[in-house]
Amino acid sequence: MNQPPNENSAAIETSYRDYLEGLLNNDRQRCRDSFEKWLASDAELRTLYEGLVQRSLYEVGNLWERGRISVATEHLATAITESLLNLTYPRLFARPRQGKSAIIACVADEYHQIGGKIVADIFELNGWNGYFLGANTPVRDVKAIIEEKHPDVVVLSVTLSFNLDAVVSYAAEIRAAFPEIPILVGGQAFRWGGRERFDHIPGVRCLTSLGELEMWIKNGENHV
Ligand code: B12
Repeated sequence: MNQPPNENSAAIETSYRDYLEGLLNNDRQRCRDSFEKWLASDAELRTLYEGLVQRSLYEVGNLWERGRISVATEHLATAITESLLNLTYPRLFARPRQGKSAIIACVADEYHQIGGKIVADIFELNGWNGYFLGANTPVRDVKAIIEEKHPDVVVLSVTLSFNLDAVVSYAAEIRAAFPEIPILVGGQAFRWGGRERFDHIPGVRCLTSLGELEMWIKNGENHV
């Protein structure tokens, strides 16, 4: 059996391999065992999100793109991962509440929502309320809930590069309606560039990793 992961990179690698094998074999129980070992270890949750969840799904995507696994296996891998993410909840809500909140959304026609959910969970982990609206949310509905909740920040998560136009337009529209609320944008789409497209919209920052996000949560607008 593999070791629980800690700072030991060999154990982390073994655990990742085990989880990936579980995903590729549609074996939810194996994935669950591996996931729970990470949770029981002293590794930070961020390493579980990036080192296990993100890394394994990127590999699933590569295999699917090369025709090495079926669409059904890719969908099952996604479903297994989404179900296991909620196992982090006891750790997420253990921190003292900060009285702050974030609204996290994906733009219209963006159906990749796992990254956005993880971002919402990072806010919870840091004592904020993370209101996660999920995939494919029309801008009028994002604005309606901002009006209702008065969040401290709005986050737009984007995976598909061809959705960047929509993110620019959402950011501009939200900013025009709520000029005092900062907006963060991020996600896989920026692997292929695009940060500069937000330069002209005041109050919008593009962050590329969960580490940067945690720095922003801790330091707010003073984050450099
Ligand atoms: C699962 C999946 C789907 C599922 C999504 C279901 C769901 N519930 O989310 C479904 C089946 C819907 C799907 C559909 C499609 N998909 Co898809 N999908 C994937 C897959 C395999 C995994 C996505 C995922 O969850 N990744 C894991 C998460 C954790 O990673 P992440 O999103 O990057 O998030 C991390 C960071 O980016 C960060 N982050 C995210 N947001 C933010 C925001 C801020 C502020 C910060 C700081 C950080 C941050 O946080 C996370 C940290 O772990 C990827 C492969 C891949 N490389 O990701 C392909 C992939 C994204 N899909 C792809 C494609 C092409 C499609 C389709 C067009 C396929 C088709 N022909 O229909 C459609 C498009 C649908 C649409 N309009 O959105 C391509 C995109 C290529 C590109 N250049 O844009 C990929 C890369 C596959 C590939 N290798 O080709 N897909």
